[in-house]
Amino acid sequence: TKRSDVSNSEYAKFVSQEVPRDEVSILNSVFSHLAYTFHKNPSNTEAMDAYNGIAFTIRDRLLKRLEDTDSHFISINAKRINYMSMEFLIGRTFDNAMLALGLRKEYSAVSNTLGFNLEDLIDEERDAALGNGGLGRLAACFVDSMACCNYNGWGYGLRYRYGMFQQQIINGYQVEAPDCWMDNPNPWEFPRPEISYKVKFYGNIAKTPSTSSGYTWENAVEYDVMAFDTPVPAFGTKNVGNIRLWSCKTNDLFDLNRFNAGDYPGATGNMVAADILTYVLYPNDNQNAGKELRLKQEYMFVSATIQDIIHRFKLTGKPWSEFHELVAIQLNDTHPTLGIAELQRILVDEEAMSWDAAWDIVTKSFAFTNHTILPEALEKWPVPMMGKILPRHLGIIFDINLFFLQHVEKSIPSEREFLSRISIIEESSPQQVRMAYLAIVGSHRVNGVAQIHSDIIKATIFSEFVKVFGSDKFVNVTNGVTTRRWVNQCNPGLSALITETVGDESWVDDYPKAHLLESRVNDEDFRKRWWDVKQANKLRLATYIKDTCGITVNHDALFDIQVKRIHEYKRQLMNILGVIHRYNTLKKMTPEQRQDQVHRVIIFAGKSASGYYIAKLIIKFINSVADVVNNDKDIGDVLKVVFIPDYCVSAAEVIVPASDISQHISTAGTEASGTSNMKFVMNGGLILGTVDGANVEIAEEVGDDQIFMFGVLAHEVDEFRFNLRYHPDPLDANLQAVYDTIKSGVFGNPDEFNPLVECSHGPGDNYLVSVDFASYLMAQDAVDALYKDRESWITKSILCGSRMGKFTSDRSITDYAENIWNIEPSAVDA
Ligand code: HBZ
Repeated sequence: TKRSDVSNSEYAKFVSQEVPRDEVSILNSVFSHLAYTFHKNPSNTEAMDAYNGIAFTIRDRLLKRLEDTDSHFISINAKRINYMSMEFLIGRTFDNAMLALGLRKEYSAVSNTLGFNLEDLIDEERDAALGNGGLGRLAACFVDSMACCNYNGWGYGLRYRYGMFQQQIINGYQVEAPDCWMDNPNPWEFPRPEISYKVKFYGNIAKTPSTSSGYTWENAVEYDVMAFDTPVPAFGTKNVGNIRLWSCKTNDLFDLNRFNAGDYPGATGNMVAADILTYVLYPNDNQNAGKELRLKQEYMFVSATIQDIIHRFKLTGKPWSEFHELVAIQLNDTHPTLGIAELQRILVDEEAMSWDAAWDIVTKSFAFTNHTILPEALEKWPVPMMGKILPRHLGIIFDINLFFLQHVEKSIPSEREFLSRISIIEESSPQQVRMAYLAIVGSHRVNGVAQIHSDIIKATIFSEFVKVFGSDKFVNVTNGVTTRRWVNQCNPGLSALITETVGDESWVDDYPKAHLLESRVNDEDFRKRWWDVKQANKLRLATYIKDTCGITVNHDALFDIQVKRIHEYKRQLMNILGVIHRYNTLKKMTPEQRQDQVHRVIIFAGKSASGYYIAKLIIKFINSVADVVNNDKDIGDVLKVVFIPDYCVSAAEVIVPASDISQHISTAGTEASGTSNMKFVMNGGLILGTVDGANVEIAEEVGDDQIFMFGVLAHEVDEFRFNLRYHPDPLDANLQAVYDTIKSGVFGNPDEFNPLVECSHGPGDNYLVSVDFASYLMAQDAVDALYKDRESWITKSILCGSRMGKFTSDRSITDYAENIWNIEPSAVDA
């Protein structure tokens, strides 16, 4: 009609306008939000209000770009990557967004005008902690890179009301408190009530000739799930990414009949049941919880996501045969694997497609990333549980398995044993669905996250599938991290140095350019500034430590950092046993000798899964050792031990730039990649690590002799484990001395810590602490020796920092795009 023609053209004019970028216009839009969104004026504006007022103006800009990006990709019918992840560990958005928009200076001035320091406002923001650790943070880095590299990529996930728990340390013990991150308004999300889907659970399957598959799913309980969009600011481009998070919609579930009958709690009963589905993130990393509620979360997530993907595909008007040319679906670990069964179900039950045609579409669209080989982390679901909650999916999974095994039997003559080894259904009691196997069978590519890890999965846990599908289905994509957050945002001092060296800010989205730093390695002035940047970052961390732990540390000491989830395989225990050895050694020295030693601050941080007894005991043990060492007058500043509570993304942004050395010391073969190792080296820290995960590739890039490596190799691990059990070597004298110190009671009741002694030597030493201990101490001695030689240390630090170009997540995403997704970038302006 005429009216809509007019308004459409007016609208086109309106949206084509650039949002003004000058300080005065920004200030006016902040005033406008303060007055009309928050009912505040400058005289009653508190820091939180100022943060909100400013953030809402940034939100406006992001929304505009999101709209432009979406229209652009729709107009060119671009293929879209759907990155499915149960976790997005985003952290804060405010600073990141200002930097991406190139408006940090202007916003800083506007904050001053309002009477605030921008740095203080940045601290008002709560982290979005919708993830456990590396896997969740990787997903956040990947959506950043997809947007920044102009790919049409969305993240899909869950909007947990309570994210990763807050960790308090009380009497040395970890205590978990809920993460009420939604208590404040969240400027970074947009509720999309119009985008909602029904998700079903329970019920039964009926045979009905009326559907093409012959099955219908009856008597199910239905929930409404709605979308919240979180735009992802991108640097150096007008494209903006999106993370679509699902939440249960409870409004429709209010039971008016019960309410009218006076049963008020009963009237909200269903609302509570629905809400609980997206209440809380399971705090387990690398451990399978196996809980019914988790299975429901997983299914709710995949069902809404797959329905949304199909809905958007249908808007293109393209035939189903082109689905995989417009849709790529990446499974971040096995948690979203039910998506495979869900897409197959919708195609055969609801879209009247034949099984084979549907399966062709499914397998051409899905790809699967594995992040672990730890047996306790591999997801399995009991068949009876899945049959109760998702009866139709269980049937489909059995059919997928049947056709798969028939295919194998035909193509490679095999014994029953082989078939039962690769079966998606494990014949245990009760039977279990092996989710990784379903993911492999339903995907066209499977990847590991660092070269050594990708090699190991092909040789071990998935070796039988390499026989079935051939080697080409299994590829490697080495992880990476976004340089926007992990250099440019968290380390302004270093960023200024790189910008000066490169000549402009282009390195921020073209990180290999950092190699130019190498040309300045002999420039005295540059070397001094490099060192000064590190010292300033250490001072910033020292202040943070004082504020959070009350411990005073000297920022001239060597900062030795291990921050990551607490897990036996990551061997924080070996680190703290090494600290005790250092303490023992210092105690035997004269005061003069002691002062001559390299002074160290040993810093730990990380959360333990709430039910992980040994990991929690390790936290307590670290704190008990810290207590003794830090209060020992003989030791003074020569050695300090710090456990920083509540490790999270925003804490990492202060910690990472401040390391001299960081530790990545997992038992070889157990850490799939690790990503903080990359962050630390980019920020000019050296690393002490085992021959594991991405450490191997970092060493390749920066040079073997630049970092400190030690320990047995992955292929030797099994033999060492066997020997510990059946032919134990005598215990290392240093380790024995450490045990003697523990047993003397100086750190508290030795009985309490005895389980840690038992799991670090002999048959209980599953992660080879006792085997690697001697070489670990030698590597630590080498660290001390180098730190005494400051000039050599600075040289290594610059060389390492400059050679990290490979480890940007832009490179990872380009690898995925080229080798798995088959997708080209396209910029909004182009
Ligand atoms: O994924 C980590 C790996 O341990 C690490 O080596 C790798 O660098 C990183 C990214 O590829 N894995 C995790 O962080 N895993 C989890 O957080 C997790 C969460 C829930 C689970 C299982 C694992 O149910």
